Amino acid sequence: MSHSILILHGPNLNLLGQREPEVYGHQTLSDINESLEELAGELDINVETFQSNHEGDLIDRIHSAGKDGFSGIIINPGGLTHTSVALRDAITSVETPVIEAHLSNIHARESFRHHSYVAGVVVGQVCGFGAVSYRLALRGLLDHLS
Ligand code: CA2
Repeated sequence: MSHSILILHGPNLNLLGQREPEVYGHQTLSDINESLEELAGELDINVETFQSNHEGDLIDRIHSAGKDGFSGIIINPGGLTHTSVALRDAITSVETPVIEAHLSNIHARESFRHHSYVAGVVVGQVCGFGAVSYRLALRGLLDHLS
């Protein structure tokens, strides 16, 4: 069966490639999305990407993912990773499996980034591989679904 996967990017990730390249790399969000669409073609699946700077918009997409036909979600919640009980509750409220992805290794950075509110309710977390984190997350999600 061919899967449709929803890829959610949280606050400020629209700025990728424009600032802090030493932390987040030189790739823009469009570059990352294009690479994921290319990988999806190779894997014979479909991906849809969505970025928002608004917590509620991300929560709405998580709630409707099942009825929108997605079999899984990859999310980089950005800074909401470290603050949002609401995002965690949204993930808990759906049956759609979710994988957490981060560009940077959040465990090797400032201590406030070491805790993720969503880590305990996702299938798994991938971090520290730059844009490759998303590609690994996609392969891991497909393996989980198979
Ligand atoms: O490493 C990641 O992917 C993060 O989720 C990125 C978040 C950060 O708050 C998390 O701790 C780890 C930041 C989102 C992007 O922020 C930018 C800020 C300036 C320029 C480009 C991106």
